Amino acid sequence: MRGLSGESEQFMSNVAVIGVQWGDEGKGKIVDLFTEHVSVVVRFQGGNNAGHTLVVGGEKTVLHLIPSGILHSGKICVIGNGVVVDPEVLCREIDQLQSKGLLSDDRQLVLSDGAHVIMPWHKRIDVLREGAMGDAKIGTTGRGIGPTYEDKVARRGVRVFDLVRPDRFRAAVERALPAANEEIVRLGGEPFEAEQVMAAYAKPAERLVRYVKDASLFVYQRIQAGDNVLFEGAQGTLLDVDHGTYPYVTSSNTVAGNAAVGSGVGPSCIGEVIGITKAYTTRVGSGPFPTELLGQVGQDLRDKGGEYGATTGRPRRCGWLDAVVIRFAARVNGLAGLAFTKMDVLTGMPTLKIAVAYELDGERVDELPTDGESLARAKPIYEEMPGWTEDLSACKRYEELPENARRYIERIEELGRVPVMAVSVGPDRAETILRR
Ligand code: 2SA
Ligand code: GDP
Ligand code: MG
Repeated sequence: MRGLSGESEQFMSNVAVIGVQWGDEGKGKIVDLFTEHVSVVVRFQGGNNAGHTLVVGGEKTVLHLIPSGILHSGKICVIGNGVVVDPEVLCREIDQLQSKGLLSDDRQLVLSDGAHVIMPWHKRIDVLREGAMGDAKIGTTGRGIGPTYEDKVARRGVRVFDLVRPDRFRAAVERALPAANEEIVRLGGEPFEAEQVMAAYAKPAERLVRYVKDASLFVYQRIQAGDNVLFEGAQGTLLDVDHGTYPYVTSSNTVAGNAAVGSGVGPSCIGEVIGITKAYTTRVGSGPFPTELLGQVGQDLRDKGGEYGATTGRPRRCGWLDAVVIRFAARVNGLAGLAFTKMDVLTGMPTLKIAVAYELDGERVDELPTDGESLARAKPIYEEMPGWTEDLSACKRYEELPENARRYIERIEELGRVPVMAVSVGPDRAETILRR
């Protein structure tokens, strides 16, 4: 394996960056950091349910749709076919970046013509359904993500290809609207009229057409030309619709395998997969979370780690690090290495716990149970490790970390069976230690 640090030519080629846990591991920060070594950054799934936070020189940028490479001038950011796109949100994000003097060259953004469009009815259905589910709700972000993927699979979705051609757009809206309105009325909501929708989407469509391309061909040609591409995951492995804690998941495949499908390149184009994990665990929304801390320790992690949703502002549930989850993510994503984030948040905790296995119905299990009900009954088997009190934010080399911090990281390498290649000790791009 080539190293992460040093000159661009030593950087791994065509890396996919994937969340190991339930999202918000700090993928945005790591993608921003790695972008220095690549020419193209591609988002391949999810939509503006994602919130990816970048901090550079103390200035914070939160991105929801545009890949986290956009702060680097001259790098191209691609929204792949596997992403679901809310045109209005994308226009707002472009405005926000342009007001900071970024994205001044239109060629820096590519929007796949095959990406599906989040329509107003998707958002209404998402919110109405969650309301109707009461305590059984998924805890979605309410951005219309699930209903948009449903229409995609039902073969009545509206694609960017349609959005930017008024005649096709009308036909696509008329094809999709009856089923959507039927569902909205069933849920007690107000149906939509085609004309009203057409009018609302006309301006964003006009604005976005300049970015629209066959993104699959674009990425392929860049790889053929020898450019390095980074595939940016959103959410995390345990929110994957196939491999996560179903049904408490998002509606896309978040695992590395989908980096190829959602960008339109073959699997052989993906070089290596790096998993991002927090030094503890968080989750937003409902569903099983074996190491969750419901008392003061959990609250302390939330306060110190600023654990509030980057999209909805919801408080994130917090808990101890779970090595069973890391082992699982290493397997289903084929991880070559880990970036370990938010180590600084653990400073000052006298004792740290790591779940090494679970007890399920009186038996020890070392691998993640595949059904959510079993996971909900699983009790973590913890190993305790001593904490540290030193401030980590100034550490630039691995050897500068306190011994107990290094022991914690090295124990995770053993338990997760995957090497830690980077350690993040603060939100800023500069607060990162790369290991050779
Ligand atoms: P959805 O909206 O259909 O994708 O929700 C389904 C589940 O997926 C979870 N989900 C997330 N979990 C963590 N972070 C996400 N992004 C935001 C952030 C979350 C926020 O960066 O903080 O602001 O609330 C994200 N997006 C989706 C969601 O909580 C449901 O459990
Ligand atoms: P993402 O969805 O995986 O990109 O992560 P989010 O941006 O939703 O959440 C991660 C949060 O942690 C953001 O507020 C980041 O600025 C912050 N962050 C990332 N790495 C570190 C770190 O090492 N230390 C601290 N204190 N904050 C971090
Ligand atoms: Mg996030």
